[in-house]
Amino acid sequence: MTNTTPTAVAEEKNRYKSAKRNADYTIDQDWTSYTPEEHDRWDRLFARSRDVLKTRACPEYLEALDTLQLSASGIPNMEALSDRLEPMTGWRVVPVTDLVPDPVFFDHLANKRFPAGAFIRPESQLDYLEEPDIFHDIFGHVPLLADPVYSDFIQAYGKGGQRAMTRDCLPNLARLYWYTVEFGLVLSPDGLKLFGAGIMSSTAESVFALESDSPHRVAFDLERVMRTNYIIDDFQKTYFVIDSFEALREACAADFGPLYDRLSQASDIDPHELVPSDAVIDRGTLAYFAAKDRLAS
Ligand code: HBI
Ligand code: FE
Repeated sequence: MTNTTPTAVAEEKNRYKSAKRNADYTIDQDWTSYTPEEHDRWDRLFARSRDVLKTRACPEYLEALDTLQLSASGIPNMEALSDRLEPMTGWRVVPVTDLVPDPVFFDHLANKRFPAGAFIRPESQLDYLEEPDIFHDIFGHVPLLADPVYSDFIQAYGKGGQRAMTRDCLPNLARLYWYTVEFGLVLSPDGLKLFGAGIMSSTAESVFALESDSPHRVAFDLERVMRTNYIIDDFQKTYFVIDSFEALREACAADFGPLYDRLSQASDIDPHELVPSDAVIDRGTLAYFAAKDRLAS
């Protein structure tokens, strides 16, 4: 299903090839070098995503789109955006070319710097790509950094990453990030809403995650999530639902040491599996995935 056109992505990244990369992997965004076509691509991505998210994203996210003035036309300038964000929660957005190494990523988050890919996805991969581009990172991740509770959680994740690295528990911690920051749902007064950046930067998954009968939707449980494998190249088979950002922050405030000890003895759970302890909100039919398996065989 992923339409892999590595050359198109490579072309978009080309302008940063000769750029000087700092020790912390940041680069100069070189904002003036975006072409009119690229600014227009951002505007089209923004307009169609906002229409889909208007009724589906959590209220904190929608409010921040306005307060951060993300609806202004064109690819955001990260310096100007950071100048609006920093007074709210202390975060700045820093440009990088690609995925950065784990220790570098965690150091940025622990210090309230959010690394954002500076290139924009090519026209041939408008709905989803595996690499973090500027639309995913800024449209998907940055708005919620304006929320003080969510902002605390991401900073704590950075600090937790630094600790997890010292005891080989990164794969467990990465699942927490995946199933919340990237693909999380939240129960709001108005029903289920989206907050994961991986969902919000894909219009197709924004509809699927909330409205399809196929995936399971299960109440968030930290240990359960940390045991669950994930898929990176298709919609999720299970989405986890938090009660609120406050509840997420509290669940993750404890020392993960004893939890990691238990996890080292526990078996992994597959993405399509439900387990007896689950508080199941929707039991999925998995029909979408079965149909794809039939097509593939
Ligand atoms: N780098 N730029 C960037 N963005 C990410 O989301 C990211 C990364 N490096 C490592 C990483 N994520 C994850 O592997 C950690 O959350 C575990
Ligand atoms: Fe992301």
